[in-house]
Amino acid sequence: MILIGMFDSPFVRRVAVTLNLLELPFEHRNWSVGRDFERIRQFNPLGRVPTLVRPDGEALIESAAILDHLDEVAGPARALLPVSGPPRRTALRLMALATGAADKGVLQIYETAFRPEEKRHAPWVERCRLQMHSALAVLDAQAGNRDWLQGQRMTQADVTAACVFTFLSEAVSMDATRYPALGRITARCEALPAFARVKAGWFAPTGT
Ligand SMILES: N[C@@H](CCC(=O)N[C@@H](CS)C(=O)NCC(=O)O)C(=O)O
Repeated sequence: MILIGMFDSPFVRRVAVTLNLLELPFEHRNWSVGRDFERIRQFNPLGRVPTLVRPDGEALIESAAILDHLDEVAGPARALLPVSGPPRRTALRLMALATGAADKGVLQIYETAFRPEEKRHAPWVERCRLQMHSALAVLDAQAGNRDWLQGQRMTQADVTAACVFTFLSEAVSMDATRYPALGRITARCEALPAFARVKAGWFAPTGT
């Protein structure tokens, strides 16, 4: 399999970490959504990452759909998302909060990266920040004193939340100490080889 996209994206990184955790080998194409837009569009008409190309050439898009496929390949005993019932619904909700926070972080970055100063709209950025912090606060409360966000083992909720929290802590100017419980679970995840082999961390803070 070939994974397209840079690891500074939390969406790409959660796919890469999942591939490592499930011991599924992959090649990485470190393509940028800016510089390599046309190359990416050959596999994904949207020009977005992550995109995962299967050995038969089929290109999968959207990180949630890619993770769903990887869990299917790994089988129910190893799948990172609980297979059914309340544990699955809880994990999906936590993941939606985490990816939603990441979306709002990415929008803050794009506001400065893609817009000239005179076209930036402070109330819009403020709204994104509020949404991001609201989601992080819920994840932090859920983390509480637990070892993992839910249940007795690491699930995709932990993988996603950790990738997102690391990304936001590095890419968006925010006080990460506001979320100590989420920070603790993130640190536990980041210490694992599956995470350490897929290092992020080359964003400059946006200053927002
Ligand atoms: N919902 C998408 C979000 C992916 C996403 O936002 N990717 C960004 C990089 S962090 C991207 O491709 N940006 C370029 C663009 O949207 O034009 C997913 O989960 O795969």
